[in-house]
Amino acid sequence: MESDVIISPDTLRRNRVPPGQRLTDRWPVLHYGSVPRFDPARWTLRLWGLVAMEKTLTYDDLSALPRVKVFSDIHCVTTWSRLDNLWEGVSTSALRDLAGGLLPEARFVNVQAAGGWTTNLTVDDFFQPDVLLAMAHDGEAIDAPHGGPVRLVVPRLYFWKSAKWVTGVQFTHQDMPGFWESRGYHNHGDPWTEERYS
Ligand SMILES: Nc1nc2c(c(=O)[nH]1)N[C@H]1C(S)=C(S)[C@@H](COP(=O)(O)O)O[C@H]1N2
Ligand SMILES: [Mo]
Repeated sequence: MESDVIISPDTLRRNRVPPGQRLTDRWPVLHYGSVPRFDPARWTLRLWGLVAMEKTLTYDDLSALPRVKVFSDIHCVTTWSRLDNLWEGVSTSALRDLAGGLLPEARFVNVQAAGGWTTNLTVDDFFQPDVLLAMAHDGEAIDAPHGGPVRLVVPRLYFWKSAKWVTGVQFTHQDMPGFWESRGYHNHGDPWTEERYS
């Protein structure tokens, strides 16, 4: 392992496979709706809500930010897990800095994706050091079906929290259940305690 890689702590467990999961070497494609077309000239990412300075980043802005690498496992609520993923992208804490920090009332994050899909996280889960906006996976740019050009990766929660085609990150005082969270999925999604459905 390269020395500059952030190791997601769940990869250090003696048993890396959470209860009810089975391993796959493949990387399935799962999402609701259709894959959006990426136009680098028009793509934007909006940081907004309870931040000191709202910001809208272009694809060039995002590409110019420092990159981190994260080594993590994937656990999909549909029971497949894929170990040993190397992600590269921009740390969520870099986004917080760009927006001048959060206002003290900020407690939740509403992540917005192309086509109106959303997911919700606590501020604490969103800023764990292994959470990033990923642009590459295992050394290759993330392709459109897997959320390219930019997807969120939240290694310690079920993979539905890892929004593909991210367009906005909104900080809120109140929790706003996302697309799957308002359709029966668990609000939090810890794979180790099987927070699958609610
Ligand atoms: N924008 C968006 N992101 C999404 C989804 C979606 O429907 N739309 N599905 C989620 C679910 S349920 C899963 S399991 C993972 C699948 O990611 P993959 O297709 O790269 O394996 O994406 C998550 N992110
Ligand atoms: Mo999923």
